Formats: sequence, C-alpha cells, structure tokens
Amino acid sequence: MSWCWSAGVGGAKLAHGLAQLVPPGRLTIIVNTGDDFWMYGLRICPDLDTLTYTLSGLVNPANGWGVAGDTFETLAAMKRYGEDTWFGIGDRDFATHLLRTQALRRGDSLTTVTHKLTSALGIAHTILPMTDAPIATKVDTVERGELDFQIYFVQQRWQPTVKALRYDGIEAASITPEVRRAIESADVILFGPSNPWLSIAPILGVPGMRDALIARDVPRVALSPIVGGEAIKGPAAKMMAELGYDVSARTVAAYYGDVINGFVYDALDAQMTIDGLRTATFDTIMRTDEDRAVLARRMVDWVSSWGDSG
Ligand code: FO1
Repeated sequence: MSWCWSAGVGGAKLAHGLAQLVPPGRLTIIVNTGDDFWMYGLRICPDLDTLTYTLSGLVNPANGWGVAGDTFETLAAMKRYGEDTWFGIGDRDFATHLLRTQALRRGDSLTTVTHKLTSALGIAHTILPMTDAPIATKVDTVERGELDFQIYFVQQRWQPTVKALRYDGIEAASITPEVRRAIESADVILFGPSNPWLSIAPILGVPGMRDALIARDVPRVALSPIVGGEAIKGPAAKMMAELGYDVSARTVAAYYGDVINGFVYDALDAQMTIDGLRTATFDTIMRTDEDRAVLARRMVDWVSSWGDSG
C-alpha cells in the first residue's frame, strides 16, 4: 500500500504521524515550493526543510520549522555588516541551504538534491518537490501592494490585508516523473491540513497536477486546517475572510472541488454537513507526537474501511 501526500507546513505533523505507520519506502510526500526564495545568495525551501527536519527528528518542535537547539551566530555576524536578518536562519540550518545551493549550481534538480539531503539524514520515505521549476507565491495586499511570500508571512507577520494571490512561474512548470509516478502508484492520496491558498494551491496549480490526481480512482482525502472557524496556526482563517470566503471547513472542502472524494474535519464542527463527499470527523488537533500517530491511524483505518466501493 503506498501513500502519496501533498503537504504544506501544516501537513508536516500528520506526515510525521503517517511516517510512523506506513512501512519504509511506502510514503511519498509531495511538497509545496511556492514559499521558496533566495536569501544571501542561497536557495531557501522552507516547506521541504520543515518536512525533512520533522521526519528526521531534527525539527525545532516549538516552531515546527528550523533545527532544534540551533544557534544564530551567522545571522548575528550578518547583522554586524548591516544586512537584513528578518528571516531566522540558524547556523545548522545554513548547512542545508549551502549544500542545496551548491548542488543546484552544479546542475542538480531540486528533486535530486532533496533526495540527497533526505537520504543523508536517514529518512526512509520519499520527499518530492511539487516541480523542479522555481515557483514564487506572490501576495497582493491592500496596504503594501504585491509582496514576495516570505516578506508577507515572516517580515510582515501576515498582517497586511490579502487581496489576491498568484504563483509566479507556475504556468511554465511541469510535473516531474517522480511526482507523476507517485500519484499513479498511490493507493491513497491525502492532502494535509494546510492553508489551501498558500500551500495546496501552488501544488494543484502545476499544469496537469489536478488531472493526474482526479484520474486516480483511490481515496483522495483532504484534512481541514480550519477548526471551529479558526486556523490552528498561521494566516488561513484571516486570509479566507479577507478573500471574502466564509471561514469554515465546508469552504475548504469546496475549494478542493473534484480533486478530492473524501474530507476529514474536526469533531468540533461535526454538526456541519458537507455534501457530495465521504466525510469523517475526528479530533484533528495535534498537540503531541502521540496525537499525530493517533490521527494518522484513524485516517488510515477510515480510508481502509472504504473497501472496494472506492
Ligand atoms: N517563519 C517565521 O515566522 N519566522 C522565521 O524567522 C522563520 C525562519 C525560517 C527559517 C527556515 C525555514 O525553513 C523556515 C522558517 N520559517 C520562519 C517558516 C517559514 O517561513 C514557513 O514555514 C513557511 O514558509 C510557511 O509555510
């Protein structure tokens, strides 16, 4: 049984739960790269790194990103030179960006260098960028016009009012053979509890991605990042309201459209009916590693109960 998982940062926790359940080599995680950007001449890929650090046990658990116990001496030295230091890259984290940038400059694809880094850290599952083409999520805001993603998310702490989003480079991007193979061989496809507009939209926006997913007659299940009208973490609820959507799990299900045939949302919203999909409600808030494994197990058991009726 192989799984395929499209994750943003919100998805890393459940991916961690699944990685504890699914046999080595049977879980492939397709990751958003719209948050990627250049800083100090280095290629930073936050969602790939969050999954890599989470699955290798290196992640700073307090943030969900960066390396646990990291120091920031390099950043302090950058500051002494008068450089911008609003993006908190730790000294150990720099090693990842240096090696990735060196490999990209040598001509390696992002898929290749991601495999090298995750294998070196002993990760038994496969982490794939959604495409090898460079993609840049742009956030058009009322107060500051169009912002690069990390300027919006980190420097401006996602406070500007969002008017629209676009994903630079997405039209020219293509699905890698590795991603296509993962989708075609998956017995189950899950979409993590990620921000649909920031983390899932870029993945679904890669030309051919939606069709490749919809073509698979297997469980294609999304997990709601909205619980009781709130986001567990990050700007999802604020952004949905600013874009004029009703902030609810139902809106998230509608966003996915025919990409999914199943939807999981939190027991707090159990009174909410969502038509046209197989649905289940669980306690979806993951506070501990144990919570991650329990939710992953519940989702595995639920889709397994679909049986041949598909
Ligand atoms: N997020 C922050 O809110 N502040 C930071 O200083 C920050 C640093 C950082 C460094 C490396 C990395 O891989 C991620 C980092 N993030 C930081 C998180 C990152 O901006 C977000 O995880 C994603 O881009 C949002 O999906």
